[in-house]
Parts: sequence; structure tokens; C-alpha cells
Amino acid sequence: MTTYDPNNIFAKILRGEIPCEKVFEDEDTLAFMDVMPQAEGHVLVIPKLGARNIFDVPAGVLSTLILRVQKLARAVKAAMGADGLTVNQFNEPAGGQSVFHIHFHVIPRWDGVALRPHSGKMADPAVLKAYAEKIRAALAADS
Ligand code: DGP
Repeated sequence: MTTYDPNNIFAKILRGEIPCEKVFEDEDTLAFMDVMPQAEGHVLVIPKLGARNIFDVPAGVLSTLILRVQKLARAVKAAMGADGLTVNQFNEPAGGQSVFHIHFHVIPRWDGVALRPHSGKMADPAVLKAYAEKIRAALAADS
């Protein structure tokens, strides 16, 4: 299937049917903590409009989304005291995508610290909440 499935897990998060640890929301975008983080402070940034991935997302939605990715990248780096940051975006199973609602991974990085596996172990919700609080504070300081 290569069309958009409105019952994917991120669509359910957008409809409030599944909880998430939210760090940012506006009329176009939602950002929340990844439950299987590849590094401490790993955030996902998604559009509210349903699009499967890079191949079907409308240009205007993608343009807004990448600006929000930049906003989150700055806040996450500052909040986590990171040395750098990796932005990942996967398309179709062959490209590593497992949730079929387009999203960008915003992953803080530290010198000499390798990334953990993609879609690996579930994180402790209390730890995710603590990082989310720091990231929300950095966003508030930026606005
Ligand atoms: P990918 O589609 O391969 O880019 O990866 C999907 C990412 O989404 C992966 O890092 C794990 C994360 N993830 C999967 N299910 C959930 C969920 O229910 N909540 C949150 N917050 N993250 C999820």
C-alpha cells in the first residue's frame, strides 16, 4: 500500500486517540518525544495534514514543516546541551520508514556518542517527560 492510511499511529496521536509527550504545536505542526529514542532528547516533527512521506507531501506543507524542524533543532540542541544534531527522514520500508505519516527525526548528538538503533528500545516515560520539559522551556525562551 502506498496511499495514506488515516489509521497510522501518528494520525491517532494527532486525533488525540493515543497519548504523546508533546513539545510543540501550532496550526500546521506537532512535535513530540520519540518513544524509541536513538539518543536522549530525540524528537519527532510531523505535519497535521495527512501525507505518507516525501513522495506525496504537498510542497507548501513540506516548506512549513522544514522551518518547524529548524525551530525544534535549535531548541533541542540548546535544551539538551548537545554538541550537534542529526535530522533523519525515512521513506517507504526500503528507506527505513515504519510509521507512514511523514515525519522528521530531530536527534541531539554528542561528540564520540554513537546513535542507538532506529526503532529500538522503549524509553521510560518519566525520562521523556523530563527532556520534554527542558525542550518546552527552550522553545519558550526562543519565542
Ligand atoms: P520511522 O517511520 O522509521 O522514521 O520511525 C518511526 C519512529 O516513531 C520510531 O523512531 C519510533 C517512533 N514511534 C513509533 N510509535 C510511536 C508512538 O506511538 N509514539 C511515539 N511518540 N513515537 C513512536
